Amino acid sequence: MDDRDYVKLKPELMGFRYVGTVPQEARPLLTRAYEDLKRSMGTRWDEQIAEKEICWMNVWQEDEEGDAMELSDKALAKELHDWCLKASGQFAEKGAIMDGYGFVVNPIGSKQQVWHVDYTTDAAAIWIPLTQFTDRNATQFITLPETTPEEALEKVASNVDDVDVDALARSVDHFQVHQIVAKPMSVLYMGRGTIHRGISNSGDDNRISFYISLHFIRDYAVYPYYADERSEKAVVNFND
Ligand SMILES: O=C(O)CCC(=O)C(=O)O
Ligand SMILES: [Fe+2]
Repeated sequence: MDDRDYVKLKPELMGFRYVGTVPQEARPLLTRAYEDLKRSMGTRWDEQIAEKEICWMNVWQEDEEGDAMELSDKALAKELHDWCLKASGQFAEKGAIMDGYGFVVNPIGSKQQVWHVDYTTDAAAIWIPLTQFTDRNATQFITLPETTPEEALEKVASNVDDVDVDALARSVDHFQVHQIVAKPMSVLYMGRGTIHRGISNSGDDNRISFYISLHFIRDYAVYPYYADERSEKAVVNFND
């Protein structure tokens, strides 16, 4: 990809797609990583759930300043890293650069998020439910018609942290809001620039998902808008 232009939003890339399931032999890797993390966090895990906020528990971040909590089992950590690299190649669009992975928890009784795009217009992600994704806990996302005016897309790009969907609705004849109900170990790919939000978990279980975050731009010097650390507040820092 040519980095001279930042990645403009493209309706055809947006949305979550079901792209397969985690092979049987790789499944214990994800569940063991989850158990390792939860054990290491101890009471902080329960405290975090009690906050009733969607929370990112990053295991690895490319950006060394990012908040990450390493797994205590180093062999497991290495195996997981290798698997995530492989899964990125297999399930994401060509050219995706893995920049992080870990868990996103949507606790029972959480608050709904605002519509947003993660970080920048070229953020994509692989989501792997560890607990059932249901209509009461799964991420909602928007797909836009291909005829969406450039101007409307640029307005979204200019403030990815808080997308004004009412303005968006005024600029197109229609758009769709979706969710994917999926079994644990399904692989869901969130295409670049997908407008989405976590919903209030009105189900009976804390929803646990594994994620691998991805991007495509190598040089953010070309990015015209301020890209901040939107979910920083909701990320647990192991060293706190
Ligand atoms: O947990 C979810 O369903 C979505 C979370 C999310 O999109 C976020 O925190 O950026
Ligand atoms: Fe998000």
